[in-house]
Amino acid sequence: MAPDADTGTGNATEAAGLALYGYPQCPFCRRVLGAVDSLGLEVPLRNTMQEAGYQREVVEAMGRGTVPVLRIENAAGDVEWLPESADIIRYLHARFDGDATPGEAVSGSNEGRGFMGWLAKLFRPPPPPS
Ligand SMILES: N[C@@H](CCC(=O)N[C@@H](CS)C(=O)NCC(=O)O)C(=O)O
Repeated sequence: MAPDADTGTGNATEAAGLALYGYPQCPFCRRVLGAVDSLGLEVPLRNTMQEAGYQREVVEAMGRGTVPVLRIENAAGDVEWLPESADIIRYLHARFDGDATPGEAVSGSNEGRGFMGWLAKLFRPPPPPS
């Protein structure tokens, strides 16, 4: 995605189809921006404080103006809106955090990576008592 005319958040992986609605002074938005940063993603920030049109889009989509909200557009042009900072962060990790931890990484396969790897890490049972 070409960076919007608003504040881009950064550097590496272009997260096509994503846009974050919110503003940097909002602590919940900052939490999401931190995750975007730590995952090395490029997600445009559509500043709802500066642009009344962006705030309007949020209200139209969600029925209220609470931010952050992540706008997710897929390749077919379908749009979903994801509210709640914790859910947005979970979504970003599920989609972009391909880190495999030792023991999960299987050379030559995708096992332990991506969404399934993230789920496996999330639900990994505690180690047996010694
Ligand atoms: N539980 C929400 C809280 C978000 C929130 O409270 N956002 C504030 C800004 S920091 C907001 O948009 N307040 C105005 C409103 O709700 O209309 C989250 O974690 O994303």
